[in-house]
Amino acid sequence: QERLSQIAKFSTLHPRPEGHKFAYGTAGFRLLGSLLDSVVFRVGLLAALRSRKLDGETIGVMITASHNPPDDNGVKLIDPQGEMLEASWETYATKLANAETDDELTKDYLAVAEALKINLDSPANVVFARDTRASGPALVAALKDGLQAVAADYTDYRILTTPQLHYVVKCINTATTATPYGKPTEEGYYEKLATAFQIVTMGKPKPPVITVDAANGVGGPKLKELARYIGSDHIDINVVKDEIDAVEKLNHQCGADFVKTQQKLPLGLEPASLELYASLDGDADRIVFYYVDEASKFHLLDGDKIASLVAMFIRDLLAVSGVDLQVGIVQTAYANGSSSKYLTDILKVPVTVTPTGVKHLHHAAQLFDIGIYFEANGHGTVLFSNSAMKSLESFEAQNPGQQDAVTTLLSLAALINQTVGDALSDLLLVTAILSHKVWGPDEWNLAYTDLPNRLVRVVVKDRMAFKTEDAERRLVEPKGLQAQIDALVKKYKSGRSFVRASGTEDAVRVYAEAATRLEADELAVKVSDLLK
Ligand code: 16G
Ligand code: ZN
Repeated sequence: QERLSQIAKFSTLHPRPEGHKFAYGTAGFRLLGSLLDSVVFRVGLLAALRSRKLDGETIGVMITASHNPPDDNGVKLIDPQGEMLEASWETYATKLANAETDDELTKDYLAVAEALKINLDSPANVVFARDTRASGPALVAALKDGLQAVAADYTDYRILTTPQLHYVVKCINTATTATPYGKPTEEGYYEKLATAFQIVTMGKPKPPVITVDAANGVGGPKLKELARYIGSDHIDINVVKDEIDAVEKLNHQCGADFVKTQQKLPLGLEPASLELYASLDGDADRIVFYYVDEASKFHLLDGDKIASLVAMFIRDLLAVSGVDLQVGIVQTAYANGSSSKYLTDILKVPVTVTPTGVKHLHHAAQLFDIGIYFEANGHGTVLFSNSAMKSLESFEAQNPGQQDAVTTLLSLAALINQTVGDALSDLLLVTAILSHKVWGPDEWNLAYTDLPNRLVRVVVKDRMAFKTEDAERRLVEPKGLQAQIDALVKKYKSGRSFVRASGTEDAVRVYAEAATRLEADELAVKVSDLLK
């Protein structure tokens, strides 16, 4: 009883703003930082509940709004193995966030505990971190109040990238198991990745020099630190757009989301022809690469290109090693048609398509021995199943070639962040492969040619009226609309288009691709017009 009064007492310090309906969506809670105080406080309560439900396993709380503008912020929970919060808990998060009064909050909190048979006297462990946004420190204070209100133990990891916190969570929860994931510290992260990179690229030429636009976010300083651990004997990484103190510059006309959606260079970047460039997003869980050719033409190497490069490399390594493992790819409807065709017809690896959002891709990738998933926007990773790891570890090579391939595969598993898409880890993965192939960006880009495509954001009266099937590739509702889209698409060579409600904004998105730039643009406009 006394303890419950603590919740109400602390909650009065974090009043809920009136007239706002909060929802835990694909990216957790995300909105203006100034509106998030009560939400983050309550996420503290929920994180403790989640940990208590799981016998005191450590839960992560990340405060970030990724690629959103500087004034936004957000918060999301990380489950014990470094995965996204289990979907069934999203409704509890939404419930607590929307409780109208301090008493209602206490009541809702108790109701969740009761429904899930959670022992409120058991231990709760939470770790958290934030990105570089100005609203971060105050939100961290709100989170601490939430954790204190319910007597949870916590550790503040201060400023980290989102994937670094996912890594830390997994390390903590696997520390006493047969397969510890690593040292649960920022240094442990750098050491693990740096060592793996050095082994994967041993005896190979240095990868091409890479210039990285860090979106003026947390990825800048962290990437520089990582590069320091690896050493300039092994890789040359040149970080630009790393002004984290100029908070208003975060994601502004730079960063992975800008480059991918605008299909152009970050503002002010003057690229040398045929050199390799990359852009991170604001919390460094996405990366896209690009270059300009001799004719100054811009070429984007997005998530689909990364997936294709990685699939080719892993498939070839497996073939050389003689280890029998099934590689599979997971994509979303946004995957460029040319990439899907290349993966299926040329590489002959199975492709699964899921709805947008990491949780869907991640789970589908877990069904393969080695599951590669990337969203076209540059979020993705590679998952090695436990049995795949065992097969690789116990494999008895018949010759040095096989041994080399198996060693490389095992080091790749260490280099790749197995918890979530990680821009820094993906950057090392891609450059390691380019080093093996002795490729520059233009050779990488040769595998297939993207179909021109266009993404349009359309504001509609009610985006919830848009219901899809077939992994968001077809509309079921509003009735009749899909038939109209089909009729349009039919008129375009290599035409494809779909419409889906955004999970993060109050709008619907229209994607279109076709044989030429003009036709892709035209198809996107015509489909958008159907929605008005
Ligand atoms: C979220 C997702 C991202 C997805 C994006 C789509 C996670 C961690 N992030 O940022 O994977 O691409 O939403 O946004 O799941 P949309 O629904 O607004 O198009
Ligand atoms: Zn992000």
